[in-house]
Amino acid sequence: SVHTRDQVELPPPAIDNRLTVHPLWSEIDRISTEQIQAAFEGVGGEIGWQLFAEEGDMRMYRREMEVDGMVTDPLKAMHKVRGVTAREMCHYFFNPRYRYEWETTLETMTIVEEISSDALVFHQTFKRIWPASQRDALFWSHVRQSTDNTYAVTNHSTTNVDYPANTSACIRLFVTVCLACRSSWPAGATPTRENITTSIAYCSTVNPGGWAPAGVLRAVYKREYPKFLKRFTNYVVEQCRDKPIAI
Ligand code: 6CM
Repeated sequence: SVHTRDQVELPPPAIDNRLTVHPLWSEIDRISTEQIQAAFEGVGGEIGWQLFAEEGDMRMYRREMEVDGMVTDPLKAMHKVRGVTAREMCHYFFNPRYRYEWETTLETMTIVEEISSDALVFHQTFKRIWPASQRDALFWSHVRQSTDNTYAVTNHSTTNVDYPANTSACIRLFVTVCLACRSSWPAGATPTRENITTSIAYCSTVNPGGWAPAGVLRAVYKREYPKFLKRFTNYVVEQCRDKPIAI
């Protein structure tokens, strides 16, 4: 049935063997581990994080940072979503089949390499933001279970000879993103769509890779990140509504 097929494609509970023999494995493992750990560290006690968006259970913070005059503000968002699991959240974030349905900044997406069931390499182009040049990105994406009821997707820029940077109309940007999710439900109860809550930590650092006006970029981020997180989480809730829960 449709449900059986969807279940099979959910993030695997253990690392796929094909990934561990790939040349990128040690980098993917190291960066994913670091990102997942950092994602769950709070922003409360740390200096420099400013809250810039708040709506319901969603909070978004950024730290103003510039490298060679380019805005590279790290972003960190926290959210709580009811009725879906960490594994389901990560499934919809990782799987390219759904990406155009929730990602509004995307122009094109190409799967450059299928490393394993839990790791892919993507080339994406983004909508142009006036007056800057259009951007593209090439990154690996890895989904894993970290601890019980905790799944995460990490995306990080890489290179590929067939996709050279800055040759066409696009400037290559560099990205490190982590979506880390942890589910909880009342102690002793069986998890259901009615009693489950998933805490989300989303971290993103983008280096625009070439000149882009700081004010415009910060304005785009301020508008687009909250829009993305609300749209994506609502999308997953809708997709899961009538499906059996996948822990
Ligand atoms: O994490 C997000 N999406 C993932 C899947 O696509 C992936 C993407 C990373 C690239 C992030 C680059 C953002 C820079 C976009 C600049 C162009 C904006 C044009 C806006 C025009 C309407 O990790 C969600 C990323 C959400 C970004 C706001």
